[in-house]
Amino acid sequence: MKKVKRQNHNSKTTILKTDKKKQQIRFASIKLTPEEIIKDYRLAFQSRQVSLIGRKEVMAGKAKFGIFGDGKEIPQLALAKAFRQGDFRSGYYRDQTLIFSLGMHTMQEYFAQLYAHADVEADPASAGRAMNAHFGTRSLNPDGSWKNLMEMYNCSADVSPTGSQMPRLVGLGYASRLYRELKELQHLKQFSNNGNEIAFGTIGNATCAEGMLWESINAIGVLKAPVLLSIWDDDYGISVHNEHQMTKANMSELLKGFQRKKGASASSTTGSARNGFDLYTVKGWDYPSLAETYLTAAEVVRREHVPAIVHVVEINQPQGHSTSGSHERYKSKERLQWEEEFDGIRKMREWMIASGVATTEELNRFEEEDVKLVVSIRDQAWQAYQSPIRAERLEVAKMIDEIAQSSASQAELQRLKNSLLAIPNPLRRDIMVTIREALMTSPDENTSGKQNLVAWKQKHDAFNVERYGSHLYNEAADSALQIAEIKPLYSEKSPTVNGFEVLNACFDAALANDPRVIAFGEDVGKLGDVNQGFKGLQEKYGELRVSDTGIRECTIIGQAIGTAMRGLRPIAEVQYLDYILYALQILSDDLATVQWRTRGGQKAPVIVRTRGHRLEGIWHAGSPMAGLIHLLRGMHLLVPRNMTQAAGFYNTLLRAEDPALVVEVLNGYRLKERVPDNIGEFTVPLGLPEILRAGKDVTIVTYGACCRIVMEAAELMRKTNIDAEIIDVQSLLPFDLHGVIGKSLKKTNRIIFVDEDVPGGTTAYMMQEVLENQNGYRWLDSAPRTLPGKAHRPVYGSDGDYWSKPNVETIFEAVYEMMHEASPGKYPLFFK
Ligand SMILES: Cc1ncc(C[n+]2csc(CCOP(=O)(O)OP(=O)(O)O)c2C)c(N)n1
Ligand SMILES: [Mg+2]
Repeated sequence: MKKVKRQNHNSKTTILKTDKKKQQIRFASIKLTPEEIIKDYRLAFQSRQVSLIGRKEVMAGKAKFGIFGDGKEIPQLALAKAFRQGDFRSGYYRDQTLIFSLGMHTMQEYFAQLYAHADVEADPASAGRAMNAHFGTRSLNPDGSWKNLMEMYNCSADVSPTGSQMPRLVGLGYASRLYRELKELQHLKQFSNNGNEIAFGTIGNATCAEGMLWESINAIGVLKAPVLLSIWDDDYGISVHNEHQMTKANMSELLKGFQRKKGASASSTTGSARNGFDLYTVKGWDYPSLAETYLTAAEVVRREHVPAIVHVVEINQPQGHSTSGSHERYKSKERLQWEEEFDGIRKMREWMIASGVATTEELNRFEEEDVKLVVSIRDQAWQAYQSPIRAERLEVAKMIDEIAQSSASQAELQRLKNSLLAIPNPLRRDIMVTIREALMTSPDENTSGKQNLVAWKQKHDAFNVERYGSHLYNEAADSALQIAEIKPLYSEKSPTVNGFEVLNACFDAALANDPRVIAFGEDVGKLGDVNQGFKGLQEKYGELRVSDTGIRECTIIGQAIGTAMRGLRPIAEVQYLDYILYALQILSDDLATVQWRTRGGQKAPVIVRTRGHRLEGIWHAGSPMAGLIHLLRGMHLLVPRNMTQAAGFYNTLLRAEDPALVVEVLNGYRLKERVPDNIGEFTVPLGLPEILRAGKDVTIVTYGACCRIVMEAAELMRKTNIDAEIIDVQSLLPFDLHGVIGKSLKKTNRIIFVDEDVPGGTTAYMMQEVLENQNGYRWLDSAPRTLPGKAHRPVYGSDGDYWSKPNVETIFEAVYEMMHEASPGKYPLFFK
């Protein structure tokens, strides 16, 4: 294992002069007053107390889990100095000192989240939904409208999977470039001042082993996005040393290839000189060098839009990784001793005394005060968290008491009440469990007291369902579900064109109507996408409105999330549905949860566009819809059968502020469709299936490319006297909000679900929606059926396809069999 480099002096960029008269400590290029330094020190010290006390809260059973920012305090004080209103942070759980320093959250809010205080006033980041140290400021007003982000220090909402802050960082930074370079965005003053905003990223050293870090750095460099990324390098990722994380065990070494050439500015026009990062390596305990590094680095990033990486080394983790374990198990004695000696707070203290900023006595006094301060903040947070729960407990105890007076189970009820009252740190679930047990005693006694308790239970159950479940989807007036339907209008003049040209006209109108709309993806720019939906639009709207990206699905989505969080309306393309798997983690963990994990505090109205279904080949014809419908709850998932329906969905989504994935039908781009006269205006409502063919014998439910095949199969059915009703679901999330399919089943009494997904996948989902949620089981005269694709991937070549996915004949046979089972005489079996 690499020896820890020992060094006892601050670097040479420290104090040049202490000018008592001017009351300024001057470094190589920056000036700080003693007051500011003392304020910083006290904040670092308080933050450390938050970590120490927070850990004890977990150990005492008052919170479930704790992860803290101890050891990372000093660099964050320095970073905070460079952070301006309008800037954004995308970081991880170690950043509490930065957060406190900028007032993004208070220490009381930090403790509230530790306790899982489920109230947005107490924990504005997640309203008790996220683990502790998951930060996020509220970009939205309570009505869902944007705040003025230029009056705030902004923090995009954290997620736990390591590295997931990186893709979003790409977009948060890139937005500044768009705001600076696109004149048509200049009026959006609440999001940007000429693109002067920096996106600050933070990441742990070990997380630098994740692919997302490298994909994101590369994208940031290519996009010349004003990002300043800090790597907090404490040599470990939990127990695993850098030697096992990265080649050469040193990020500064590895990053050298990303460094821009000396003297090259972002505006240089030649080749590789245009690209690159400024790189800095600085010690995490060296306050003056850190302050200078951050102020210098940020200045360049802001002015020149050249990204920078600050690799902060020699930092410690005094309490170990989290409350789940202790670091004495895997760190050597020598290392532990170094961590004590080089603790940032200790070193800053020594430096302040040595440079005359403060005396030992002064610092002792401050520290004494600050320990008390943090203890009292903790107590206030605990009180605020517990008091409503204790009040509810008391209410319920009284109700149980009252029931007990006239109950045969008096003793049992008293016992239940007393055990509830004896719980030292009661939870709402304790109260509910007690209520349920109390209601089970003497079930035949139906007193008014019991009725009151049932009413209380129902009311509070509803509160809690809302408390934990609200905002999975946009609940504001700009929800996609609120967008009124505008039918497509056709006239004699409406041209018949290739499907892709319908989309092309739709996107043209979208880009013309709203300067916030930007589109990007692989081959989207110059080529206008591989199927020409954006053909000619880069020429018309410029390289920043319609742009090419590298082959990097995950950060294409990150680029979209970040730009959407800063008020833009990205249409992000993933070239084929099969490759959405590369972006699925970030779609699922980040995009789909943005509104829910912040309880409506943030949004990212991203439109993801892709194409799929019905082609040949293991990785070019998949329709992994089941994976998507289950992992993307929180997004809309739309599967238009043709390009007109797709255009209508895009128009709906562009009028709303919700994230959505639209899967276009890959083999539909060359099929002929008519362009509606109101191509830029008409909308297709979400959650409304369309009946493509009315019939009375059987309901066939399908979507996407299967619609055409089922319609063809219906012709065969007609020839054998089967009158099928065919329904295009169109919108898998949300699913049939008005029970159209249930009503059809009520009429036909038979139902079959057809798609190209795996068995038990989306067909099973649709069946559950109709039979259970719409109570469709009541109307069944035949066993309900599903006809999905095979469990294996679809084979390349037409024969392989024929035995991989439902086709006209297998659909016909499945339906015919259902009819045969019901009326064997009328429908004799002729193919088996
Ligand atoms: C994708 C993913 N893998 C694993 C984990 C579990 N985990 C949480 S933190 C962590 C170590 C991170 O180390 P580092 O990036 O150095 O940050 P540090 O905690 O040391 O500041 C691991 C493995 C996770 N949260 N997400
Ligand atoms: Mg680490």
